[in-house]
Amino acid sequence: MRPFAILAAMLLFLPVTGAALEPLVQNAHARDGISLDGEWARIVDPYENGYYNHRMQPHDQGYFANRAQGDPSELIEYSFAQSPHLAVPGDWNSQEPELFLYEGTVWYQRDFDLGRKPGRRYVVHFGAVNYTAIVYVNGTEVGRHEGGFTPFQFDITDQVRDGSNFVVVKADNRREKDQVPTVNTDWWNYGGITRRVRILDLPSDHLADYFLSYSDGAISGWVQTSGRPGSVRVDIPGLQLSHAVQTGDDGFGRFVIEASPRLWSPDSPDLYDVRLSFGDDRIHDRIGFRHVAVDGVDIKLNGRPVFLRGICLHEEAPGGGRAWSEAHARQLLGWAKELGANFVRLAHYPHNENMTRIADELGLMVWSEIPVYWTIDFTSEAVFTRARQQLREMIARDRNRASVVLWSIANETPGTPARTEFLTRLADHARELDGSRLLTAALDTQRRGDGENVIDDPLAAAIDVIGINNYCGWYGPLEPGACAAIRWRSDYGKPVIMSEFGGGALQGHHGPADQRWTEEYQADVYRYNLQMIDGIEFLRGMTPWILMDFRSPRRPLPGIQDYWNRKGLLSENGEKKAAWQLIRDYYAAKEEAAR
Ligand code: GCB
Repeated sequence: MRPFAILAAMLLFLPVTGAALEPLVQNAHARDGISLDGEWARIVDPYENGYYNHRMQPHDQGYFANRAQGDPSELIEYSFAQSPHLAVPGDWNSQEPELFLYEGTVWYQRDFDLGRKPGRRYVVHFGAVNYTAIVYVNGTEVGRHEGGFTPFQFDITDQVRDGSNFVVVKADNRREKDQVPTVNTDWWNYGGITRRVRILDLPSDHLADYFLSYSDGAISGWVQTSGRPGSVRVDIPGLQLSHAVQTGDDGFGRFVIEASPRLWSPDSPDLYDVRLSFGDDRIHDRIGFRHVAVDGVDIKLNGRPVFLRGICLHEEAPGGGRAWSEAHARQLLGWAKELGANFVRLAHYPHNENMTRIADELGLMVWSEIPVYWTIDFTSEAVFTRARQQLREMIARDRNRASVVLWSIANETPGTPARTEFLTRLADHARELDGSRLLTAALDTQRRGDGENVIDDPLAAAIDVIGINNYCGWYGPLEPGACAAIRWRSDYGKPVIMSEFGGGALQGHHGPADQRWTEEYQADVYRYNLQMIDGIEFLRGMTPWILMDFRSPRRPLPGIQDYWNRKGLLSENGEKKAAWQLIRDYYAAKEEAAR
């Protein structure tokens, strides 16, 4: 049987359960919409009086939101009309000095005009709100969402009217123990409407979702429609492909099309125009085709072993504040390219969609992660549900991005049985949703043996690629020089990525190499860690921590940190430290050796 025929046979039995969980539209980025970005009125409400009365009972739904229209009969202290504004997208912390450390509720409000037409569906779509959002349209609650880094949307067809409308959002970034992430993280808890907001205007029967992936001489996948079953056209003009896919009563139609696209890779990041149509609904996307797999300790891209020359990134703009724009993504990923990277680890939560789309374009492979970070409550089913939802939303948004090769389900979680069971269930779920990618997690559970570090964690069984975080020469007793001699052992026979290593330096601070916080000390940490890395025969990638200094409430040291984590190869303003050049030279040599 031809490979694509085998695939076709397999596909008939492929579950598409995950996609069925997403009701409205995925791939919103590929659609036009009415932008609600810009200035929104804001009311800072630390005691949540807009939500609760003096007995801490919630007001009737829409109570507060209705007052946005200026009815002053109650809550007379509240007036959007007289309130200052915040820019959306944008976190509130970096827009007003008084909100720098604020954690709690902020109400947002803005008007919008709509030419409402019969037979259409209107959806309000948020790229992300950190952490909890309650959304009201024209005074009626239309939905709630939890999780600060993934998109969500609500059908507002029944609430919107022809002409002038208003939307109110209660955004709350209070940290709670049973959230994902939990109360303790090494990054700033930027609050607010941090990504784009749009109204999507859809035909009532529309294309809800689609997935295209490449393997063994075929492009295969599925389309999902809302409403009546019908025929979806999938056109890829660059491949002279035009295919009709019939959807069934469940809304799904599967397809396998024999094809020989130019395969996407960091060396040639080819993307194809993909046009999908269903009735009046039209979508245009740019999709790359490639195949990723593990083979023993190798990671193979399009059948060839590849070493992942990476760098970790937070979603933070130069100077601080959440990054959200295309310009931010080009700046951050441009630096990764300049460093010689072919890979980025987007830590520790799903970054905005510009990052994965521009990574597609620039030829950077991506590790994308959910914020199952440190010690969330692994014994709680409610916490599991939250983590699973974020995983699902991350995969649903980016499953068509060729750049994404690894889904990461966790960072530095403890090696307890409850955690291993929790994460194994998450891994199973990720595979159901997307069998075309590799799963990973960053582990810090390695044992220190005699002169060697041993990777020893039962979670290794559930993932395809093992990430190890290890700060030799920074945390722990060893001087940087002692790191070179450390050996590593793994009995898992799987590829390993050194997913974090490094140390801190204040850019411009020079001194002897044994003095902490100098650029010289940081460079030495890297120098000796790279020697250690060269001795790890099962290592297939690395992502030093981190591209750029980033804001962190855990880093107060005056004069040095001032609430910045200083482990960047670049300062928070993009100035290079000595370690930058060291990594750049190392990557240049690696790339040369691979040719
Ligand atoms: C880690 C964490 C990362 C921290 C980093 C550090 O192990 O995964 O989130 O920022 O160490 O700087 O200590």
